[in-house]
Amino acid sequence: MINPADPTRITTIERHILEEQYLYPEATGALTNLLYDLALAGKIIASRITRAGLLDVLGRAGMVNVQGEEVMKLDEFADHTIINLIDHTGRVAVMVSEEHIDPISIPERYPVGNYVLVFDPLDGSSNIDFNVSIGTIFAIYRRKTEDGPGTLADCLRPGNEMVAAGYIIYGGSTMLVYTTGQGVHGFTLDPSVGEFLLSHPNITIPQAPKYYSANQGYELYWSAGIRRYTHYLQGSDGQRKRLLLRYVGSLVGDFHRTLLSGGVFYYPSDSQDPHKPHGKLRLLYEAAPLAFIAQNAGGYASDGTRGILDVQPESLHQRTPLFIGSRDLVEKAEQFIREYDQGLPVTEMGEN
Ligand code: AFP
Repeated sequence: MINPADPTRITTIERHILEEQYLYPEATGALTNLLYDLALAGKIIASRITRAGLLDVLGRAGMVNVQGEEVMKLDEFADHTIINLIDHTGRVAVMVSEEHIDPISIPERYPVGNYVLVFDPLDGSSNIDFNVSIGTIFAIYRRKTEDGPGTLADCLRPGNEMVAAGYIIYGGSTMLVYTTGQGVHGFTLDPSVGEFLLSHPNITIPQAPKYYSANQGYELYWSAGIRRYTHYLQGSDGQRKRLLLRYVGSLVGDFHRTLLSGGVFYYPSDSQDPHKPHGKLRLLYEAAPLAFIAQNAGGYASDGTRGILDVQPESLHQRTPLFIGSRDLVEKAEQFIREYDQGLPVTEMGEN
């Protein structure tokens, strides 16, 4: 954000993160530097995405990732960029990436640190070929084990133990949005100076929601509760003013819009694939980081029955249903699920 009275007084992301660190005199600076490493990774990935067509990196790399999906070249690039920028810094004990089946250890020649980084290097990769917004999602935890290499137990943590989370959206412009629990702040990359500048301080989800966001192509496979909830959002059951539908199919894009405009994004369980009874999205590095951001912006995220931040992950790549955005709309989804999918009496639903 540039001060018109003095355009030299700009808040860069480095300054912003440092000023948050100064609130904690005991802080070592490791978290500050880790966040700044991620901002640098975002700039490198953004620059590569912008030149993707020229560099001929669009298209599939011919490999299959741990989820059984085809890996695209940009996914690999983003994954390697983040790991290579961070593994030698002595700031993290272990990392988790969507692209790796196991936790990523720190090479023995480098020091281990006190933090755990989980990330989805490039989410929404099926949109890459169509020039649609994609993003990087990350969350940071303090390690649980005392010392030595980080372990699986350091990684399998409920979101309510998170110390920071954020995402970088590669769209019309590149933005980084993060929180350390002190508000949610958005920075826009100014390509002319090559730095993220504060553009959206203290983001809160607007009170009046505008959009709902879900892939209604799956409606046939949704439960009765989810179908009725959707009708509620559309205003067709007469209970509320209708919301408009927006769906990108890129979680970061759909969440970013929901954060700024109010509303709800949901990717529920469906009956389409018996091998994926919990929807498509991953708990650890997709749902939980965005849930932490939503909560710090006055919103809420749920798996339909409980807060996402309360879910203890059992495996690194676990999937979860996700309802996220304006608190009242997410709670409403929980009510519809309780009433129509779990058969609880209406008296347990509270006010409708
Ligand atoms: P891709 O990485 O395969 O594009 O998946 C993106 C994603 O994980 C998430 O970003 C979207 O919200 C969701 O999948 C979209 O899934 P549908 O295509 O089933 O709607």
